[in-house]
Amino acid sequence: GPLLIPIMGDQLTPDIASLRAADKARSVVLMMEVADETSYVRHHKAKIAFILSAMRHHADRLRAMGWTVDYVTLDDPANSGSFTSEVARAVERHKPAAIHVTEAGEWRVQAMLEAWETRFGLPVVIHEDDRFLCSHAEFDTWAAARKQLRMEYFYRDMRRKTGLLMTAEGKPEGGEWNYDADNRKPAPGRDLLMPQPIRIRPDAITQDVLGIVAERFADHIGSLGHFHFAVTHEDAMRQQRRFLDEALPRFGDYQDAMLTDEPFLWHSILSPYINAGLLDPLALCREVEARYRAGKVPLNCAEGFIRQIIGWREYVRGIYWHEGPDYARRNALGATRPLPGFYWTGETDMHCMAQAIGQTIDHAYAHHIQRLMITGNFAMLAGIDPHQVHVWYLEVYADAYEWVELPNTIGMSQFADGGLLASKPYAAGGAYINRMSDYCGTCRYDVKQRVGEDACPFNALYWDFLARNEPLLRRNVRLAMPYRNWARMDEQDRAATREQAARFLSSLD
Ligand code: FAD
Ligand code: DLZ
Ligand code: SF4
Repeated sequence: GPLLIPIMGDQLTPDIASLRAADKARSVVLMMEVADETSYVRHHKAKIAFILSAMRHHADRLRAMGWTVDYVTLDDPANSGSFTSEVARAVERHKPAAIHVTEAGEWRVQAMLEAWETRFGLPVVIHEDDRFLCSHAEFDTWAAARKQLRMEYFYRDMRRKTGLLMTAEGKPEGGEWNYDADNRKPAPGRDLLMPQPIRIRPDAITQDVLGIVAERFADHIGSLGHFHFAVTHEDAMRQQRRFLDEALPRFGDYQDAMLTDEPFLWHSILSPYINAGLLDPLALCREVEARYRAGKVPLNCAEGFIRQIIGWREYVRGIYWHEGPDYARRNALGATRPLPGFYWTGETDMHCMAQAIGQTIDHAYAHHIQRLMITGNFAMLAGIDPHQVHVWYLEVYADAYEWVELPNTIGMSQFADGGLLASKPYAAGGAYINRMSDYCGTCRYDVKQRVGEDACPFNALYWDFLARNEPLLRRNVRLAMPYRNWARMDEQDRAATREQAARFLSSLD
């Protein structure tokens, strides 16, 4: 029999390990749209549409390359709804001699692949996913040698490994490893020349998928009306070039900035393509380096971008697999409040939250600082159950897969792993948001007030968060200053602040 090669929705790379090792003439590629994957969490409609359309286009691309592709659509009446049951049906159809597959992107699916050999009585070869720079074994070796798993040191190793932005003498370009100090500029004024991602017009395949999704997932969050994603490698490359030409030269400067009704700013909007396999992260980084060497982009922008990909992206994946599936259940701060309903509607008077959630509903996208310092910060300050926060992030973003979403949420954003990933909680009051955005100017709340009817909720919540978690956080040196300030506040102010927070929190329930 032939070789059966299942390709999952985030494996849309023509030379992925399982295909590279195979002979086109003697293999059947199996692609499956299955209910389990569309519904294991209630994904945003645009996320489902993006993945299914990209899968359908990828099947065509593989066929054009000479592969035989067996493609099971979601509305096929015989569709049995899960990877394992669909592989079972394909085993009946094709009577393969063996199954070759590339390792899965998450524990849940990896467990399925590992059960196939016994279940089907066939040899199952699981290939390492070498689209990542750092293998599981390599990360484990790195981690074993360290007391603290800080991204910065991991990143330096990845710079050395790739040679990206390194001098001939093996030193970091420009003398420093990290130019983040130059990357904290507040939002500039609105500018009509601000770059925008290309809006790709849905072709016939995408339109079919949009129709299926609108009907079948009508009760999932999100709008389809703004669907603008690329769904092919070629269009993803157009988005990549657009980013390199127009946005990269100021990417670093405004990386942390936020502006009303400007969801994209100088960000790349490439994560859905990179994570699904339509773009090659290392090739993208080499392009970024080439732009720097050609004098087209400043070092802080090139370095900042490359760090996100070979640093953060690889590092969070390493943490995900290193920590194991129970990482999803960490709750170091013991937070238990349910996620407020406005996370699904954007209907709140907090302008910053309404903006971040509103564009998430429209575009299945928010940039990093919105995820971290608006919706994430709010959830942590309000003591929301981190598992519910995790499920929300996994649902609402087009780029969300558990391996990347989980450490960002549980570790970086909610401090629910107790400081394994982040050296301090990313907690901030209104002043930070006011400095980095133009949101507060048109908000119903007053960012300068801590107590009273009009006070910005982030302010009292920030102090209440510190006070509430003092036994756990007091010894963190990076919080010494805020704890000193809290202790210096007079007794009555402290009590009023905590009452203000309590009133606000009870209004959420
Ligand atoms: P840019 O700002 O242009 O950054 C360039 C690239 O760097 C991104 O495309 C991405 O591939 C990579 N990158 C940047 N930051 C990170 C990071 N912290 N971790 C991993 N890769 C990074 N990213 C996801 O890809 N999927 C997720 O599910 C996801 N969930 C997140 C949840 C929370 C709570 C937070 C705080 C961050 C999350 N991120 C996630 C990281 C980051 O917010 C997104 O990668 C980024 O916003 C994607 O937009 P962009 O392509 O315009 O990024
Ligand atoms: C996210 C997703 C969705 C919504 N649908 C499918 C699908 O129908 N078929 C498929 O192969 N993959 C899908 N995916 C992506 C998978 O969930 C992802 O590949 C696994 O989580 C492994 O990381
Ligand atoms: Fe957000 Fe507070 Fe500013 Fe309003 S005042 S936008 S709630 S930070």
